[in-house]
Amino acid sequence: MKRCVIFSLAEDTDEMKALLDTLGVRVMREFVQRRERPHKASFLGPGKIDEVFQELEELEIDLIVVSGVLRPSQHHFLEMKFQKECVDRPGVILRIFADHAHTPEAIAQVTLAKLRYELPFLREWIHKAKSKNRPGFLAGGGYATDVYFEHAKTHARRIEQGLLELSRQREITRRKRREKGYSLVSLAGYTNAGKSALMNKLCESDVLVNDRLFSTLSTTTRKVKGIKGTILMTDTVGFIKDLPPDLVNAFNSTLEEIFYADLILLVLDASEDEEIINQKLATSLSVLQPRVENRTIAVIGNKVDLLSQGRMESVTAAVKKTIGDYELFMTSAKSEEGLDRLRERIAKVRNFDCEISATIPMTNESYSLLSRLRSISEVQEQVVGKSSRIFIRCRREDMDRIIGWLGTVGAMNTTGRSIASNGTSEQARDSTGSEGAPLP
Ligand SMILES: Nc1nc2c(ncn2[C@@H]2O[C@H](COP(=O)(O)OP(=O)(O)OP(=O)(O)O)[C@@H](O)[C@H]2O)c(=O)[nH]1
Ligand SMILES: [Mg+2]
Repeated sequence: MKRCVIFSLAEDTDEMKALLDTLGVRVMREFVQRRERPHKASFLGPGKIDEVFQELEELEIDLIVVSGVLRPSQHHFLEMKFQKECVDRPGVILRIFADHAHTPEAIAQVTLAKLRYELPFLREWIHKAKSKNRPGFLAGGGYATDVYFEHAKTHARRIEQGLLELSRQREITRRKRREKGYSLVSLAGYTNAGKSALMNKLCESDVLVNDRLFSTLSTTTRKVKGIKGTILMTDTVGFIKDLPPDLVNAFNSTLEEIFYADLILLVLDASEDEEIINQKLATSLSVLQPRVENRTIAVIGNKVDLLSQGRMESVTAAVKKTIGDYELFMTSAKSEEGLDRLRERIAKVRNFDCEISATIPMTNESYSLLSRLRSISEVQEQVVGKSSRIFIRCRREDMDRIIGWLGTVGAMNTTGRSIASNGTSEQARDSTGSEGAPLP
């Protein structure tokens, strides 16, 4: 196990420690210097650097972790001064992503983010022309660094093109799903909030749930169970504060799966301190809001099994204050509390605002049509002698094609109508001239 020390400008290093725990790095000491801003040349101030230097002589460590974002010149200074590999917060996050990336797409995305992240540091080393002194990776002289720099740029461009193609393919898949009448719901939110655990409960799926950060990097889409019609749910990568912009951009094709859903479930861990909840909520909203346009966001306060009644009330009140008009659902993926209410909300994305009734003969063709209809609409059936009377609730855009399909299996007395959200009929459309019964 690698050992490190942390340099920080704030007392609260909990999240950095959780990141390092996920990465499998042991923290030997923390050096905190409260400052408004990092020192321009050395991150910590020169006095503190000298003090740390003395102390590090006694301590065996493999790397220095900076709980912040380093400029290339600061990075260069710290590595030269301490002769140790030095990693900042984006660097730590990138290493976790690299460890957890298993699908070809995730590997390509992480590689691209890593290349983009490293380029400014490489430029600095070339500029200083002292790379032969560099400890850790990429040591080996100015010439090698130069060659690596050029190679990295070409490599990054090639990956970018591959990812663009993947993004296009994802768009096609999304379009096909919509054409089939499927609705899409995505899970978004801070890492470790319980997105995958919720997905497993709602979809009876088996995706990885783990107490470490960024367990999920690639995207999984499954059908939501217990709801009529096909609603697909997508679980994907979580957010974190100060996510390196290179990483956000590299993961664009994955993040698009969140942004383009009909309903976005923004999950938070309701068992944390209210201040932390609000910070994480703000981070998640800052990623989502600029990209989601007019899509609906509902906030999910998860892990309520860990809350007392009193805490539940105060957390609910605090979250409501932050989220304004967004709906809030308090749930537990563990005890399943609140999941029925959440399912009811998810079911509403289907937006079934039309109803069709028809009488169909009980033939094999009718049965295969019925099973197709059940994937895009809500179907109820009453057997009347040798025929079936069916009542269908569907989306307005599917009404004509459903009536067409019913015609091909010999349906009689087919009636279609739009209904307002309160269930009253807005306009009737009778394809056979006879009045259809309202849905039971
Ligand atoms: N007590 C309790 N623990 C939960 C609940 N939901 C999830 N957890 C735990 O929280 C941890 C994180 O859960 P995940 O579902 O992996 O979280 P995630 O949001 O998918 O996290 P990443 O994929 O890493 O972004 C796991 O240890 C889960 O067992 C819950 O409702 N109650
Ligand atoms: Mg997950």
